Amino acid sequence: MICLLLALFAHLFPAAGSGVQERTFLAVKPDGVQRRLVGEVVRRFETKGFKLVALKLVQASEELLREHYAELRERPFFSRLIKYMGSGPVVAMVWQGLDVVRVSRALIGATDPADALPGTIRGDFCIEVGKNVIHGSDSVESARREIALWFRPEELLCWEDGAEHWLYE
Ligand code: IDP
Ligand code: MG
Repeated sequence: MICLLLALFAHLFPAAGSGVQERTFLAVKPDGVQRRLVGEVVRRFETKGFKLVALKLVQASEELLREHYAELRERPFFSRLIKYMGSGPVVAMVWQGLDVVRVSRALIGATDPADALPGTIRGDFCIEVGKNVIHGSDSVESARREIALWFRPEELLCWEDGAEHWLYE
């Protein structure tokens, strides 16, 4: 019930999706799943303190991937990207927390792993841009779009975070 009210409030007042309620969409890509990096990726976001709101293993359809990467459809690597993302299951996730969109991008590292700093996921676990292990939304707006594309509303769980008191001032 409280979740429903919060969802309604966030819908009526979009700014309510910011702050501690901010959410992002992350996906461990097929190379990350094949290379057994799911646990490592989840560990990094979990130990940072972000709250897991949804998680599932998905074999994405070409239609879903074309929609997900619609902004890149004119790029020369688009068809290779769609093939790569559909080459095996991905682990789709929603994480929540203060500034989670921007901070997740920092934890993930630069798009090209060659430019990604050591300590970031792409800096530590991959070499080439076409096999860069993980996706993360690039803005609060894209996060909203991507979460709605990959998850049904009832798959996003609302649960009391016992650690919140120790993570936030
Ligand atoms: P991002 O994943 O860091 O947000 P985007 O520019 O949104 O980067 O590109 C989406 C994905 O497309 C990248 O993560 C990567 O898998 C792929 N990609 C981007 N640029 C190239 C490229 O130059 N060659 C091959 N694949 C690319
Ligand atoms: Mg992107």
